[in-house]
Amino acid sequence: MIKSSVTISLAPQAKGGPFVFWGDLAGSCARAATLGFDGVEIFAPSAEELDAREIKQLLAQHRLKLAAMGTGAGWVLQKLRLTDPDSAVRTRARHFINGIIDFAGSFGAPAIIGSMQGRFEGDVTREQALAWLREALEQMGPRAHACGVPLLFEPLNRYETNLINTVADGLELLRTLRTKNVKLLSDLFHMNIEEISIADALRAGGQNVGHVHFVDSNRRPAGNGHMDFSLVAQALREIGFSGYVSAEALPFPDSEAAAQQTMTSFKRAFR
Ligand code: LER
Ligand code: MN
Repeated sequence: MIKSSVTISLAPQAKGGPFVFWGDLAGSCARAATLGFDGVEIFAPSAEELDAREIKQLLAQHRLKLAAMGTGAGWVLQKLRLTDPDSAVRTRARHFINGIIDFAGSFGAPAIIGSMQGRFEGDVTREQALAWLREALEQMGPRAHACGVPLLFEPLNRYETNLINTVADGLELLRTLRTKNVKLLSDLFHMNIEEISIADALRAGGQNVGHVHFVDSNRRPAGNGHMDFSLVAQALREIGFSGYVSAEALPFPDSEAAAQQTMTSFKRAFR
């Protein structure tokens, strides 16, 4: 069965980002549980700044699962990326992501590599950037596997990266990896910009689709734009998807209304 999740940002410095709930982990978990979400996706400033005991207690209290954890704060807050020309920055980027892989993994949840893929520019060719990216994924895929979880890789739209923009790009990247533990994260907002057909792209992704960012065409909560969620739901059912569709959306018009609207749209599409 396809499961619901909602994002919580614990990084106030990421203000303006596409997260439904902001801060107040206890209050956000309570709201997510009351609205009927199966899980929460946490965007943390770093693994070191998280309190595992507190998170474990809140998830148990509210019968929520940790759906996934983002690593984008490594880019947003520290300007780390796996394809930076400076090898010291690439090493720190890996260290940052490894921390999240281990932390999320201890909750049975996968880490997400989105913004941390970086981009190629200046003297760095696309081939060189992809080689660095593959090298990192070959190390991190098995690390996630040791925790019993996949590693999620997210294609992003052209305004955020020039490396992996589509499901087809993502599948080509996965094909060239020895590790088979990397799955794709299909973010409907990015797909709306890059794919010819979102439903056909999800079908092409098939068993390689591991997680979905559930959001409308304008990055507002599902139901506030022109995305046809019935086509998305049909494609996900066809590929036998049983992971999370997780609301990574702007808190429009506010967090509470965004979470409610997401749940209404989730039930309409998937229940
Ligand atoms: C991360 O999940 C994402 O979608 C990127 O656009 C960073 O915000
Ligand atoms: Mn996303």
